[in-house]
Amino acid sequence: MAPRVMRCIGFVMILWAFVLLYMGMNLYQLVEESRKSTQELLHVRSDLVKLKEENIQLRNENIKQIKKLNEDNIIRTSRSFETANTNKNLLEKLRLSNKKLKNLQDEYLKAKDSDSKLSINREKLRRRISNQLQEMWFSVSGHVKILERMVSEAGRQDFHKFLDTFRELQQITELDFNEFFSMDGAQNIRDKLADELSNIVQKRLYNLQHPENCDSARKLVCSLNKGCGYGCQMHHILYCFIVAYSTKRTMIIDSHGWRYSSRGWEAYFQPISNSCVTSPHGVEWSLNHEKNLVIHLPIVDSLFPRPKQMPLAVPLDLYDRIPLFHGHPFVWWIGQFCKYLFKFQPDLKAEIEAKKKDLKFERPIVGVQIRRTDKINLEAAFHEVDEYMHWVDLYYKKLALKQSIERKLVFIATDDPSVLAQAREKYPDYLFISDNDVSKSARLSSRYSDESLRGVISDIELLSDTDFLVCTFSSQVCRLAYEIMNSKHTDASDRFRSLDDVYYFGGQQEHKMKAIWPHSAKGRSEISLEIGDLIGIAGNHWNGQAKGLHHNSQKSGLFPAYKVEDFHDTAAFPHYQDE
Ligand SMILES: Nc1nc2c(ncn2[C@@H]2O[C@H](COP(=O)(O)OP(=O)(O)OP(=O)(O)O)[C@@H](O)[C@H]2O)c(=O)[nH]1
Ligand SMILES: [Mg+2]
Repeated sequence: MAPRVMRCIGFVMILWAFVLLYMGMNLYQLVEESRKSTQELLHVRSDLVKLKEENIQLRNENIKQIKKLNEDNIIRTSRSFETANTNKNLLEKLRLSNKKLKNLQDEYLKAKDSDSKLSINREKLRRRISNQLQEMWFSVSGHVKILERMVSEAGRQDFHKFLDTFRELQQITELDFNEFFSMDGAQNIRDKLADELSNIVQKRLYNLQHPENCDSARKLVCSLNKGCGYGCQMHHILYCFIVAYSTKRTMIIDSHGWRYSSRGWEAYFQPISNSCVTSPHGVEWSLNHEKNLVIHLPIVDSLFPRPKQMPLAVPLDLYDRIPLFHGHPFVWWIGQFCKYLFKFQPDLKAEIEAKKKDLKFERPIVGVQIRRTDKINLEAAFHEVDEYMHWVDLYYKKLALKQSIERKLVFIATDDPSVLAQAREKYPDYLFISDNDVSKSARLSSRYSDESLRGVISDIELLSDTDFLVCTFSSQVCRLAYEIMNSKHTDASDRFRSLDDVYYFGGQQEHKMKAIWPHSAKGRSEISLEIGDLIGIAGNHWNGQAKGLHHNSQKSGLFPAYKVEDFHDTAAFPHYQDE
């Protein structure tokens, strides 16, 4: 083997050793935290018992004293001053003791949280480690790709072998780590909590859409005439719905002149209200929006003023509970709006179910969405089928570590009808299913038609029903599928791989990350981080590095993606009386 290759492999081995050390540190921190919280709990518990005993003793003493004083008082009024003072002192002692007891009880409850099955700190740490394990793969495979370019063909083979060994080790670690965490037996508690919160939000949305008196109800009109594709239009409706919820207005969908179908929203989806669906057009949203009974919302790009509840904000009254079961609270939140909005009319529902049967759509299945045609080079880069299949292959390799797989099923959704044949030819060991007529109708020449609309709706529905999504998040079609997917699971936040953007919601406020490990810049392209620093993320390069704007220094640059985590924006939404 050439010395250069040896050096490169040496480098990668050092990197791997570093990675193991890093993981070890995290696991150590986890075990240490759990040990500390148990000790703390025992300590607080014994203090509490002691204080309770003291308190009872004091109370008894006080009662005895008061009784005695009352008797004495009758006989010895001359000493009443002195007894009153003793009484006062005892009462003061009792008050202080009660206060101490209350503080200890609070502390006990806090410590109990860290000892109970669901603890926010533990969930946070679990997600951190999962994220770091993923970033570890991005980092090592990213480095190997660079090194590969520097060596001969024989050297490349060695790198492939090394990467495959590392892949197996990394995937096994992920599987064992998930197993370790599932031992807390808390998944059913998470599922129950997710259901409870979902029911609360669905009820609130239902009530919002069914005011007692529709004529006098405050309303928000949302037009379905935004000049863009279906995914973009559905995100427009979703944004309107969030503003409607934030301003306590019933949302009216105005789908007259919808470019996809003259038959309007209700030809495909169930009405979003049974009692309040039409309205006069309304006054345009403005600084005085509160004064008007009916307002019309512009597209998000021209929205002014912008309510603080805009994406990616999550309502404060629910926020303390969402991270207990979901890795990306905003995605759960938007998923709840999808759940309310996208209820198919019976004929469309039956059509989609029949298509699933025809295609033999079964689990396990990976969903791949390949956005081409008008998007390429104008808004996004071209990606070969191989780039998507790389992640599909990794998904199935990981699955094969814990179960036998009869066939590797892949559902393809695309606006490029040539993709299916390409994939089938190049990957004969996979079973690809797709509706090629839908892809044909999605071409620009026939896109805005009833047939194409039914096609894109069913593609999105099927994508959302897969186990894992591989796509480009620059496409609203895939982001919508991911959001709907998250309305169907307790937590589907990590069931995706995007070849380009990180998740975003069009028109969102800045997506912030928080530094969880310090970093000192290595070179001019990097930025330094202190723990707690905020960074507005511009993108993840999926090679261990992310790019963003450092808030304090206002410097833009690269930093290790594993040293930050999402900073969740919250906002006070109006109060809904239902809990
Ligand atoms: N059936 C089907 N149609 C698609 C697919 N990809 C794109 N299309 C069609 O092309 C349209 C693309 O427009 P948008 O929905 O706005 O999504 P986008 O253009 O990928 O994303 P933005 O440019 O951010 O809006 C879709 O709404 C569909 O009509 C696909 O995978 N399946
Ligand atoms: Mg578009």
